[in-house]
Amino acid sequence: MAPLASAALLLAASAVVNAHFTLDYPPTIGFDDDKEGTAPCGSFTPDFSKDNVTDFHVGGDNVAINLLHPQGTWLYRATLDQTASGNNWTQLRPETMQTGLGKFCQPAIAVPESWAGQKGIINVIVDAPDGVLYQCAAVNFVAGAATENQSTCTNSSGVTASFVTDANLAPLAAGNDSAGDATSSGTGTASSTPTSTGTGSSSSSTKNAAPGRVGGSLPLGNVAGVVLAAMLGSAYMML
Ligand SMILES: *[C@@H]1O[C@H](CO)[C@@H](O)[C@H](O)[C@H]1NC(C)=O
Ligand SMILES: *[C@@H]1O[C@H](CO)[C@@H](O)[C@H](O)[C@H]1NC(C)=O
Ligand SMILES: *[C@@H]1O[C@H](CO)[C@@H](O)[C@H](O)[C@H]1NC(C)=O
Ligand SMILES: *[C@@H]1O[C@H](CO)[C@@H](O)[C@H](O)[C@H]1NC(C)=O
Ligand SMILES: *[C@@H]1O[C@H](CO)[C@@H](O)[C@H](O)[C@H]1NC(C)=O
Ligand SMILES: [Cu+2]
Repeated sequence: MAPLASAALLLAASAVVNAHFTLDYPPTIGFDDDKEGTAPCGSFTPDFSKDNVTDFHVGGDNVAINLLHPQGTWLYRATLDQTASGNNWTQLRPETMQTGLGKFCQPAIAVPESWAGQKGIINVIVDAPDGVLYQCAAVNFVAGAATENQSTCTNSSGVTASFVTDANLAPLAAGNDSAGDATSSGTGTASSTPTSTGTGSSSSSTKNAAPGRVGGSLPLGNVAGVVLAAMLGSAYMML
């Protein structure tokens, strides 16, 4: 049992380091797995002269993400400040907990209508079991709503969602990362509390049998423990 346990611990450690999330649409201004915890854009600084600046419909457009954790809580924000450093973020949607690994797309994220014709930043943040992680997209806000979905706008099977309140995201949701304690991400704690309203049923998922799904039914206070439990669980099943 001892060799198995230490192998599982090693695997758990590398899984935590290597698995975060990607912003698949609008295209990210940059992704560095090791620095994804650096606010507000995962260590990247927007540069509208070089970035892939995508049209984003103010009346509702796709935001597609791929979560490489069994669970995480999303915060969607935007700003007209093209440097992303002005601490003037607008929250776009209630905090949303995803349960189940994989793709998660909101097809109709809206921003204030008056933003049409201006450039800005879409900011996607997740409170994941290993900390708070960030990505940004540089966009050109355009009038109207998206008339088609991107091919990347899909949900992985078994993924469910519900609206929550999340203590780690609350200061970021308030829109000013300089005020209070917003940028000290809570490593290792996920304190999301489900509320009654949801975008779908949150507790009846059965399809995703990946080991990581264990996280969906446990408190995520100790991610290594959860991953370890999952790995020991699957190792146990192989015996
Ligand atoms: C910009 O992003 C769009 C949408 O993801 C993609 O189709 C296009 O290839 C990207 N362009 C460049 C230059 O990366
Ligand atoms: C914050 O952004 C809003 C648009 O959402 C803008 O009207 C306002 O002037 C900005 N405030 C500051 C201090 O930049
Ligand atoms: C995008 O996909 C969603 C979910 O399947 C659907 O409800 C919506 O109508 C689609 N939007 C467009 C513009 O086709
Ligand atoms: C993905 O799931 C969420 C939550 O149930 C839902 O709001 C959204 O429309 C789904 N996306 C697609 C592309 O079906
Ligand atoms: C954000 O908070 C800091 C510190 O309280 C304050 O100095 C700054 O003016 C605030 N920025 C905005 C845009 O409200
Ligand atoms: Cu991660």
